[in-house]
Amino acid sequence: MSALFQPFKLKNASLRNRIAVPPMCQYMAVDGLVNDWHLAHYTSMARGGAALVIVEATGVAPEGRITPGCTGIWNDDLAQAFVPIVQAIKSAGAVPGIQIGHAGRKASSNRPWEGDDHIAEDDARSWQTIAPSAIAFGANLPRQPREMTLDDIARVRQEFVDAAVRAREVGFEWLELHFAHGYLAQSFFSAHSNQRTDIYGGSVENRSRFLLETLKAVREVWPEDLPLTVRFGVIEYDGRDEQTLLESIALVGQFKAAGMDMISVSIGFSTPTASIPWGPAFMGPVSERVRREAGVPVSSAWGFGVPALAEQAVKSEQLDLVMVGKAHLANPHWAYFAAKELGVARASWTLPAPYAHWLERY
Ligand code: FNR
Ligand code: 536
Repeated sequence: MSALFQPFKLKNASLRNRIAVPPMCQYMAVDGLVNDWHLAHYTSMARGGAALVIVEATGVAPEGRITPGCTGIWNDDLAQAFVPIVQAIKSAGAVPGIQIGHAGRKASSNRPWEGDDHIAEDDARSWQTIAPSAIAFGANLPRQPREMTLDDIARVRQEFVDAAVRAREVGFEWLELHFAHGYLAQSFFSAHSNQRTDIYGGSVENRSRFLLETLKAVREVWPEDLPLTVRFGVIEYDGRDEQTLLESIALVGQFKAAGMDMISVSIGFSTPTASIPWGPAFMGPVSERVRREAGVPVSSAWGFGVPALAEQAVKSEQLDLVMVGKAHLANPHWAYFAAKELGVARASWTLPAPYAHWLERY
């Protein structure tokens, strides 16, 4: 009996198995607006059998986009354009989710295949970035952000709230807050990027404040019966890992108390000098610790795209949900082939009926 193909229920979201497509930026939007590419892409992700498809990091404000090609949800017209995508994901039997975020000091960047660096400041397509402190990330992202005022902090928190309301209005049934990967929220938490001397910086309590306040404000508008999750970098691999992990796990516990339903365990990416131990399923043990010590349902990604590894992560109770990213780009029917490889009875029923009906016939 496969653990990966057991159903999973979180609030009113019923997942057909433990496989999720994590948010993956497509960099194909124009002025934040999704188009035919996004519809084709997300439809194919959903029809392959994964239980949950989370739409890419979507900006809560124009200056919160990573690149000019990133999707946005800062007004109603942008939100409405997601309706066909939501409907397509649902029609294929998956739960439609979206990740909302603000890129902070990593915003105003070129698309990965066009440099993956900051857009030159004298280029009209660039914009002023904001962050807790006026400290650049460095390496490929040298642009110095403007230190946020208290008004900026209140405004961005409200932008997350407004984005959450719009996401619900257009039918998303799962909301993820992007608090990871060195973007704005993560950069409040990390001392690498937060050197503030007011109530938003200094102690771990203060560095956690923006994240907790934003989560609480969003929880008030996001329906109680639908999942609200947080993607958070619990570790930096910068040599201070045990302390960061302990602080992170304590914060995850506070997220839970504030109404978060599941944590997506990831990496901080707050400093270019980290040494990340890339490898198959390498976040499994870290995720297991978060799951056990914070007592929350956990998902994670990074190298789980081999069916046996995904199966093992659920079976050994490291993860409740397995995020399979790049392997889905290569093969949108990853879940179907995983079911076959794991010997799941009637594996074809991972797929929608118009495909499934034929695959075990002549
Ligand atoms: C990503 N990732 C990512 N993560 C996130 O939280 N929000 C996002 O929008 C994106 N965008 C993105 C784009 C692309 C093209 C890739 C490849 C990755 C990270 C992604 O969700 C996932 O964590 C990693 O890809 C690792 O999982 P895999 O690919 O090893 O299964
Ligand atoms: C994963 N990425 C995460 C993104 C977009 C770009 C790629 C996101 O969260 N929006 C990644 C980050 C850093 C290093 C390797 C991979």
